[in-house]
Amino acid sequence: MKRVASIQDISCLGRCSLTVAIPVLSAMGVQCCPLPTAFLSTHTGGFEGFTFLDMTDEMSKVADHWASLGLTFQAVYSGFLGSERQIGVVENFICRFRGPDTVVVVDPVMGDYGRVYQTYTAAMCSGMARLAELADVITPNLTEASLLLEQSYETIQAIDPAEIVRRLSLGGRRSVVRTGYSTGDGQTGALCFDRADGSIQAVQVQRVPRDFSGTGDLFTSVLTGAMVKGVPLIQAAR
Ligand code: PXL
Repeated sequence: MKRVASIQDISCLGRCSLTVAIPVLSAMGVQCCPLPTAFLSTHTGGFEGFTFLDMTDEMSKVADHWASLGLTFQAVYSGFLGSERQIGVVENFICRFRGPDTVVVVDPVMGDYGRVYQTYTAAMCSGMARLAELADVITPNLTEASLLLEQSYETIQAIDPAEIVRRLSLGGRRSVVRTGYSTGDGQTGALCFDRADGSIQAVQVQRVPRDFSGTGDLFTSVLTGAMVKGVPLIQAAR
């Protein structure tokens, strides 16, 4: 069975991260090996007084044990990270477990609607940009694209969307799936730069006019599961 190391938080309420990745990857017939980064009572947007347990110290121990078992992964998929030090642990994990065919997916979870999530410091955001340099595929929303490109949210909104994904590809080294992209007319979806052929394509569906927390986690989990099964990027995004 194909195996994905899924490095992100567990949040009990708010349909976040591992609570999404585990069932989705399992339903796709892929084994999800969770490496929790933090344990929270809820997601951090829209809830007050959430609990937050940082799992950084546990992560290296888990990675050591997995290495001792000789485990290999067809994908490493990271999402919400809990601390600055943890970003180094994830970088190490990727370098240690990446094989020639491993797909490294970094969802650079940092914020939404032009605002950074409460638990993310400036140092964590620059660490996330460094981590994303190791990725084969990144899945930023527009807020995260602005942080990765070090442009203000106002500036990024004025840049041609195709130019944004091209810049985010670091000269075609990584594929980019920019989420929350709309061509208008009540549509939503993604704008994809596929490093396999340098093409840029939009994937669009009718937008349900409401916000649902966890949709980004759901999208990237399905994308990762499909890519592990050999589906090309655009088709996986679709
Ligand atoms: O959906 C991204 C995400 C994941 N995990 C936690 C979050 C968020 C976004 O708010 O708070 C804990």
